[in-house]
Amino acid sequence: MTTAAPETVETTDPSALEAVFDAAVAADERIEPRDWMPDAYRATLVRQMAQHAHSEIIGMQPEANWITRAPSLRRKAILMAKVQDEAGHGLYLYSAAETLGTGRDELLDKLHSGRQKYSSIFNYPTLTWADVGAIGWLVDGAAITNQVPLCRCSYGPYARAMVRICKEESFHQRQGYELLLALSRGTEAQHAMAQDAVDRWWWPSLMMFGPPDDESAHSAQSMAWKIKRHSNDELRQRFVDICVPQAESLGLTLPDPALRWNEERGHHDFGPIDWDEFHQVLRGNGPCNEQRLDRRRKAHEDGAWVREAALAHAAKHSAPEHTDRTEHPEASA
Ligand code: BYC
Repeated sequence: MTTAAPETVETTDPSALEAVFDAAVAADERIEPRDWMPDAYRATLVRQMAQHAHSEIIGMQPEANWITRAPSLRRKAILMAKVQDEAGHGLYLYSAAETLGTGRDELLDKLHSGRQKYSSIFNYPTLTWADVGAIGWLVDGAAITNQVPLCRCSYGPYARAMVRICKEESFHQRQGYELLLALSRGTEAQHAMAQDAVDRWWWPSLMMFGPPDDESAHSAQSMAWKIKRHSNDELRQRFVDICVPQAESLGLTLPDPALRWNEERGHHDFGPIDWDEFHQVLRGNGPCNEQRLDRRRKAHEDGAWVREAALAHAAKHSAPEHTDRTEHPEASA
């Protein structure tokens, strides 16, 4: 918080502390890790940030599936950089969650045991090269729409992490659009491949924004706390309105016969979302849920020796007998 930080308030009276917290949120000030905050605010942030971090690292899998088969060195280098960025996003977010007193080990354990979620979108398969373009354009596009407002989230470390993430997501979205444009303007078969990918990714992308507002358990409280700045349906509508002209420029269609401009609302109407499919995916019954979690658990096990080595290295370097001389042997030469 920039002013009236609760830690400077000389009281332990919970209602006085809560009043200071409420005033800070109302004044659009940032809540920082050492500030007093309600337990439920902390728990909501940990839940959302953990789910977000897990999505970033699980989200590496569907795209990594195409690294070895990218059609050119240029495309391969771009895709590798993008997948690496997603790993970085996961790390910023796990670090931000740590400021709330929840360690990365604990969060990963909850992911691996199925006690914490990751985004529904990453339970769909990447069947062709065009899926890499569709993910960039639609999935990263949906992510940006959802995440730009999170740069103004009331919790400082999360908001600051989102600034950098959004800049990188913006590059990802453009690479996806450019990839799809190249395919759309290519041969008939390439155009058909791009269209097929958009047909498969469109509806799951709309589901990324979460359940409709009247079924969203957390939205009202998260908006009151200024963690979320817009409702799930508002952001979903914003995304549809952005995508329609972009699809036209791409020369591709969106797979929704009900999609049309509504003059009165000043927005595009769109058809009903299959919420049964969404709930099935959340329950673990999507096309790739099992595969994604198995792969993640195996990657964690495979990385055990790196974590052990890093800890041993850190312990060695913090030991009292460890001197600058051993750290820089050439300095004594
Ligand atoms: N998938 O009350 P609601 C990325 C859950 S990463 C799975 O509306 P909330 C990217 C929700 O957690 C994309 N679960 O919840 C990475 C809750 O369950 P619990 C991830 C979902 O939190 C690599 C329940 O449904 N982005 O973009 O107010 C490459 C009720 O929902 C989903 C973020 O995580 C879903 N789609 O709102 C490319 C952004 N939707 O926890 C791209 C940050 C809802 O009670 N997160 N649920 O068991 C958010 O903005 C919010 O958490 C959401 C949901 C809008 C997602």
